[in-house]
Amino acid sequence: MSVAAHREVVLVHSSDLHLGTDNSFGSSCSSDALSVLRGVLVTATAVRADLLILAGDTFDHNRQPSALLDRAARIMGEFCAPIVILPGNHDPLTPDSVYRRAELGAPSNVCVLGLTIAEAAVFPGLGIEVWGRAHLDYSDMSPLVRPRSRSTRWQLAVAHGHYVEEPDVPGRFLGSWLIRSDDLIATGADYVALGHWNTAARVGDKQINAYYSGSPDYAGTVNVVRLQRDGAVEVTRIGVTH
Ligand SMILES: [Mn+2]
Repeated sequence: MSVAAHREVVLVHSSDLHLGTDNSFGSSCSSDALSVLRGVLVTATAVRADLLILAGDTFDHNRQPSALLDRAARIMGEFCAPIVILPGNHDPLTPDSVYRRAELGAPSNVCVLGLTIAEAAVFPGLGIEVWGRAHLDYSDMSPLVRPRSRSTRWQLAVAHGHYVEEPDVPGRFLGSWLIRSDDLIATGADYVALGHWNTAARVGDKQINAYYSGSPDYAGTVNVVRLQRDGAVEVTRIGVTH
């Protein structure tokens, strides 16, 4: 049996940090521009997270100063566990993406889905894989299309988009990057980490654990996911230290 089978695995899931937003107080070059990131990392450290997932829009836009990106990379590199980053609609993997410009994928503990790894980050020591489709540009896409088959004890999906319950009515515009209940179920994942909403919410059918974390600023929390030895998945929220 693997090591992972013998103990609980703890994940922290956050999204929509929007680092470097033009609306933040003070200059985006100030150290305050990264206080939300520091808060999430401190909180994840406090709950002894084995893995941190950032489900999109970690940065507010791709026009960030290099100094801010370098500092963010250094802060992430000092975190005690792996970090999986999914590029969202605000920080997609365009040629001028923050993830291509900076050395954000350089720290050995940081994975950028779609860039430093193809579509899944696998952590054999934890018995976990995290798969997700990065936003490659600003156009519409289907965040959970073609779900990946499970290859590890625990499978997590990460997606950045807008969950809708309404049926698809031709000619009616519901928005972009839509996620539907059937998409969530089709993942077969133990947990689906969602981003794009500022509020924390569980969505979809109760047969699947699909949660938005909300932004740490607006929701004031991150999701703590405990993958328990007996196979149960416990999801709670904890306040972000500022
Ligand atoms: Mn978004």
